[in-house]
Amino acid sequence: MKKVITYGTYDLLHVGHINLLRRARELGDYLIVVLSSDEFNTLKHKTAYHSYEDRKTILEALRFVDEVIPEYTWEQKIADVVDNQVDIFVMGDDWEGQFDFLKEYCEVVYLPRTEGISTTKIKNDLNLAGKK
Ligand code: C2G
Repeated sequence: MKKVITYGTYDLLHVGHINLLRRARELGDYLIVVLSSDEFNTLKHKTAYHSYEDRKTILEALRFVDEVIPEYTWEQKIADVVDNQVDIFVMGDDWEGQFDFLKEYCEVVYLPRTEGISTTKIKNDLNLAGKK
């Protein structure tokens, strides 16, 4: 069984997230999403609208996603890959090159991001709509 892993906050789930998860899952047979905890989001200077538990429930409902585990630190990736016997690490190409240290442990794939959509854009657009 070829195991794939990817990381993220996955707040306000949108088509860019879905495109990433679908393509990641298609690279193997089993997809683990390591989901940023609320505390880790603070380290990433992000404030998610949905709590970790709700973002986890939403991701677990997707047919592309086989398992969701928490992301607490930047440093946990090697352990995650080794402990879960992961074959392929996948991220959107906004992270191109940032995780090449994992090539010692697994294949590293950066996939093109989906243009024109982001959680930040959704928040901004909704905020502007509220102002009209
Ligand atoms: N993504 C994408 N297209 C978009 C938006 C996001 O392909 N339009 C991808 C990102 O490249 C990432 C994934 O969707 O691979 C999740 O995006 P975020 O929730 O923003 O994740 P991020 O904050 O980048 O978390 O340790 C790594 C970090 O936790 C990555």
